[in-house]
Amino acid sequence: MSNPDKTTKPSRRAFLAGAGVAGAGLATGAFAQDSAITVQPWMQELGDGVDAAPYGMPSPYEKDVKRRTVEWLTADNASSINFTPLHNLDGIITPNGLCFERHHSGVARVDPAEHRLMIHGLVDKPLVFTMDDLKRFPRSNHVYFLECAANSGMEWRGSQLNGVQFTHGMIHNVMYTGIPLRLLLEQAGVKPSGKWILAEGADAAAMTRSIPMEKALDDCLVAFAMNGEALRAEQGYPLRLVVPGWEGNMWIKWLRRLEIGDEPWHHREETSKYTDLLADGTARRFTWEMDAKSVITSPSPQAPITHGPGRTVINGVAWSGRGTIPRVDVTVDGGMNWHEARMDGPSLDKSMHRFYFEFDWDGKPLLLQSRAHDSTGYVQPTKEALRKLRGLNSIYHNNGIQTWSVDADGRAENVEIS
Ligand SMILES: Nc1nc2c(c(=O)[nH]1)N[C@H]1C(S)=C(S)[C@@H](COP(=O)(O)O)O[C@H]1N2
Ligand SMILES: [Mo]
Repeated sequence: MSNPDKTTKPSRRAFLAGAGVAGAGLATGAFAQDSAITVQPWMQELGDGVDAAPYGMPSPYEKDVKRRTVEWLTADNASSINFTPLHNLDGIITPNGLCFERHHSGVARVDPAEHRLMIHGLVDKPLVFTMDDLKRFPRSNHVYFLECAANSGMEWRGSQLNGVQFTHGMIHNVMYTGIPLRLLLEQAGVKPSGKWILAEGADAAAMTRSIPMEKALDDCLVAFAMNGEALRAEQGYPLRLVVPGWEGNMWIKWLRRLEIGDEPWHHREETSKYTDLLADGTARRFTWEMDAKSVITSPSPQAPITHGPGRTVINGVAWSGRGTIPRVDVTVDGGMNWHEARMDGPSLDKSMHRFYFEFDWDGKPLLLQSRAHDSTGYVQPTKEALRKLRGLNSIYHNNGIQTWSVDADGRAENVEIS
């Protein structure tokens, strides 16, 4: 549509600048040249009434925002993984339907009326709780990230998967409602010799992990809700263990049994799996805490720059199993110059944090990296530094700095630089 008064009417650019919104190089279309500024079909008819979708779903235009698996990673979907689409998300909360899934024997279909939580072993009084019993305990709300220890594991020997969803998407961050595990243990009365807890799931895998008593008494939750509603079946409905800051494997879903013992059980998931084979042939075990990590979620291979040179927003997330993230640094030139990113949104203990870095892109190729600092003073290492320490055999706990190379057309690729 042409504008007869083009020379006299204020442009949208001038309007935004006048309102103090535009930065240098912010590109917007001229006010009247955008043919979408018209009376659209959706203004000419009534929309759906209430209750068209009693449980709301995203707009159909958002259909590409979804979890994705990588077919060749596992032999069967029942013992597999899919990934959170980090490149599509903002803020710090992962929507329930987009939380990555990791199951060892598929999603258990648990009837909450028939579900029980048992506490036994080195206790004064063995107990069995129904879901109704549990909901009579004082409850607590906390936002925590859950990261699988294998997140970025495929990247250990070099850049492999082309998308932040696949390199970093074994993480989600939700608000849990649950009962402090300490309260349930107090009810049962742990004997002085009770130093460890075996947590077991009600899925066909009967997933089991040993958890030290100090952690259980500190901040573990027996959660029944996420982001305000009941847990999703995929996330362990009706009950899951929340082990803040520690590797996802310990967060037993469909939680049915807590046995108190005096030493760890050395089950499969804490011996042959979730153990790191070091260069000298020895094994590093019980590496529970997740080290500080960050990644730029856009631009990234699945989220190229499509607007050309000028004002560009770098968007990313950071987290630490040991506290908060007071600072993230960003570089656009492969580490020659680092800039402090802008942290935005809530800064919560053992939760995901959001950072942004706004800059004027000159249209030349970029090498993007982010580097997290956590509240203990720990700084996210390079992948090279990690390999020097741990050799080439590791899979788990890869928190190395990620590099995206962006070409002049704005396309991004997973690369490594040294
Ligand atoms: N009962 C049970 N709990 C489980 C698992 C499982 O297969 N069964 N997988 C574990 C692993 S390896 C991870 S990383 C997290 C994944 O949690 P999510 O599916 O909510 O993302 O759950 C853990 N808890
Ligand atoms: Mo995991």
